[in-house]
Amino acid sequence: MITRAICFPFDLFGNPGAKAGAELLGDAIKELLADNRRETVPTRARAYSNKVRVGEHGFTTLDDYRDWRAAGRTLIRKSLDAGEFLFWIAGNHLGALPLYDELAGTRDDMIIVQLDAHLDIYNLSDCTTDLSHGNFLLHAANPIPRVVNVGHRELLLRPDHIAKYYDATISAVEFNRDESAALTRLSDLCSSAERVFLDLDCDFFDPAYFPATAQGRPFGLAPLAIPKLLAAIGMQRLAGFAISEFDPAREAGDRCLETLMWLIEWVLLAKYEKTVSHSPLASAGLADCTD
Ligand SMILES: [Mn+2]
Repeated sequence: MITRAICFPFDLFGNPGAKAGAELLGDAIKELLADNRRETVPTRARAYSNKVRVGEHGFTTLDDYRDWRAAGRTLIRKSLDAGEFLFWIAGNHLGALPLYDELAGTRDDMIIVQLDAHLDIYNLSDCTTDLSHGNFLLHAANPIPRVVNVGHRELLLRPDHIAKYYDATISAVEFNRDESAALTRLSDLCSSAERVFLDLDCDFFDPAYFPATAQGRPFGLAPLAIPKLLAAIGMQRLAGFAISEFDPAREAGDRCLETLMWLIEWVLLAKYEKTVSHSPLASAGLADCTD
């Protein structure tokens, strides 16, 4: 199986600093692969290093922005139709909308697990009704895919509004209150789908761990929640991984870039390394992380 990492640094109608974040991540993935190619001592990276392709949709001219949703959908469709594992590296979270558009109508076999501090269905009186990175689920192609949020810190939106767009939500507080119950619930939800696409908005993380995002909210989760969530989802189900809202102007050293790159490399190892058992932990690569 081929993995395709596509850099799609769209950042209009939301946080503009995230374009640089997507480009930086795209460069860092290329550097990771080049480093692996130069290494002469056998390392675990050999499991994936010749299986990863990197592509980019540049946003430099007006024409690049015209039909950006359709252009994004085409790239995503080609990759998923080819049976590839897809890293979708977007600018702000709105850059993930083509993924939601493309997965419209896949309710029986695909779930998007969205890791995000916010539920992107804001309709409050001071929010724009035009398409933005805070309301894009209201504008996604219908019927919208099944979406499960994990990690939100929402305090205003009412449950009836949320239930129109989300199959389920597990807030950061709920996750922390009873982690094993939250993971069991996520596992049950995902077991009804053949495939799962993970959609990480970097403000999912607590700002203490990940300051490089424009609209961080306190009471977030730690980066180590993600391997646990992936074990609950089941790595064999994971069809792709979107990342957005990385704003390197707010970076602390390289802490946030390193967090994302560690995660990307860990997912690659978990997808490509042979595991000795079919237990959820082993299939997510957790068993290999102790050696
Ligand atoms: Mn978001």
